[in-house]
Amino acid sequence: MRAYPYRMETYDGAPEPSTEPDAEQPDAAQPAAEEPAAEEPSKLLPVAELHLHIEGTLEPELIFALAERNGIQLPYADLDELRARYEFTDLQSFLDLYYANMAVLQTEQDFADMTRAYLVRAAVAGVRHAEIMVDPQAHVSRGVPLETCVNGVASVLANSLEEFGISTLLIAAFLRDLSEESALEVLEQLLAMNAPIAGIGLDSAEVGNPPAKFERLFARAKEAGLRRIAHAGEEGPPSYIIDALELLDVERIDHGIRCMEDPELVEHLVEERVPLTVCPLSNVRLRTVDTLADHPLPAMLAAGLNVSVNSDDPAYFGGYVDDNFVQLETVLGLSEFDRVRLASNSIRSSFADEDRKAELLAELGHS
Ligand code: ES4
Ligand code: ZN
Repeated sequence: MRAYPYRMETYDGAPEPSTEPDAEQPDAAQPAAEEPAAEEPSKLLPVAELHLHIEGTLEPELIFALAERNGIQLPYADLDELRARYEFTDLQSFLDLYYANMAVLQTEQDFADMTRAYLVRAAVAGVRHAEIMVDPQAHVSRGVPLETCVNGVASVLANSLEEFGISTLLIAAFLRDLSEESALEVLEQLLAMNAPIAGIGLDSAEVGNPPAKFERLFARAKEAGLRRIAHAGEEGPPSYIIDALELLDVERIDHGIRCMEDPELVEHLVEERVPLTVCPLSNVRLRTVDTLADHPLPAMLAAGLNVSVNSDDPAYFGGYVDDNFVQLETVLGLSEFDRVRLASNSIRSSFADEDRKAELLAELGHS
């Protein structure tokens, strides 16, 4: 376990990768000069992370450090007490803790520190392009100005390529358990302040909050020239995936694993090459699948679906993108061929410009 407390002021720590315990720097892909590992770890592939909630990267240590800096009393005595809460029974049980922990995010610096910690860790994981969701309503609703949240995250993303070798885009995600009016209001504010967002997403409690509830929001986003994605088919039925595509005109589906219950839908998704941003460790921790061994990813690949592997809320679900790949390889025997396909899918399905995609595909050996 890491030492606590961190030195604070500006937090620049990041959780250590479980697979490379000595790696501290973003360029840790370099093989260690001495003491080669007994078993050669699989090559770190360049990937695009397409499904990542920045608030879901708040590690327990950073939660405590920010609480101390902001004079916030947490309802947990120590790290172990907080970690004991990371046993989820479903999506809502996770969301309750995820929103509660956001209370420590108060200043622009807090949002910047959280973002920087993610990029440090993502670089170690092989992430070379990241499309990062932020939940503005979760902050505005507790009195944090929209500018504080957006500017804090965006200030770090602005230099991510130079500092970490990761190109980034910001996506404003809207909470589907709130009203469409609330979402429209925040979207108009984001547009008015010229927020550096590439697109919008739709997240939070899925069941009972179908895509049809947000038709006007997505139409407005499209009119404003924004890219569009939505969570669908995580806990919700396959019909939510169909509706997200038809009613919201989304370009990617976040999760989408329940498409496997509808062969006709699978056929359509394969034909249209609709990207599905799958998050295996998330699905296990939220009990969407029983174990990783039961995960539909191999069947999705075999069906020819355009799937990628992503970390969702890595601080809560037991790992970053590299951890997801390592466990898929260990538990499901995912082949090198499939790992390269998943990496290639992630790059091709991103909203990066064509030059950046070509650059990353060339690195992957897929130009
Ligand atoms: C989320 Cl895993 C998941 N599903 C839906 N909404 C979310 N927000 C953050 N993580
Ligand atoms: Zn998600």
